[in-house]
Amino acid sequence: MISPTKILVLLFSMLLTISASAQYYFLGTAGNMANGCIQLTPDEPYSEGLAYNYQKLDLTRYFEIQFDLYLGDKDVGADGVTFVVHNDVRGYEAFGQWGECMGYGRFNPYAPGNSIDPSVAVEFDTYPNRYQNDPLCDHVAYLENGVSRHETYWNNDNSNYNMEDDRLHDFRFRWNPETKLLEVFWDGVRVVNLKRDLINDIFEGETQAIWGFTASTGRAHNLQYFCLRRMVYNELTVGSDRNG
Ligand SMILES: [Ca+2]
Ligand SMILES: [Ca+2]
Ligand SMILES: [Ca+2]
Repeated sequence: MISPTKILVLLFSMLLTISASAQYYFLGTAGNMANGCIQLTPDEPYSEGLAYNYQKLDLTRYFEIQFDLYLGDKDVGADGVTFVVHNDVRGYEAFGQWGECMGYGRFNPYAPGNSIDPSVAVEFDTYPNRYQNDPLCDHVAYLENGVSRHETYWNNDNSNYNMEDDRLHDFRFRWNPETKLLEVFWDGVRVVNLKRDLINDIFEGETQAIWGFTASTGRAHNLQYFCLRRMVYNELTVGSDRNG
């Protein structure tokens, strides 16, 4: 007979296995850190780093991904991190521009250029850039198809909001294919809450997508990294009415 303690230990080791087996494809300055986390950029100017998980996301299933995110220790640093889900034809070699584009977007949002497309992304932006319509404070914003410019953002209603506070922040990304609801939580607060048909409106019917993080620095800089905490898939109830 297996005791409850043994079951708990077994569950815990299964969760650990999921975390430990998460392998990433690195571009630029991204790489493994001694603390088990993944560095995106070092605290140096003009850096760009991307890390993609080898396991593609299955967008037909409900999932939640949870990370710790570190955005630096200098309020005047730059530039920030994006969490990206994409189907760019370059696959694991896809990247965007450096500096204000955070390795995701392109410098001119109105013209074609090197960016990750098609895609959805959430940026954690730590540097104000007028051309990308940034507020003067740090902020979170939802982005699509390699365009870093955004009309709306979340800053906790604080015009001095700062995310470069030398702390790990709790980030969760949740997708529900049944309700088409995409949700992002930052330190427990829901900062993105959006209905979007990712499979049909973004990925043209494709149900699998590459996911990972992008980041860059410019003249200003910060150490930026992430640590995977948890990834959970749940099967949705079979036979539910999609049109209901
Ligand atoms: Ca800041
Ligand atoms: Ca910015
Ligand atoms: Ca921004």
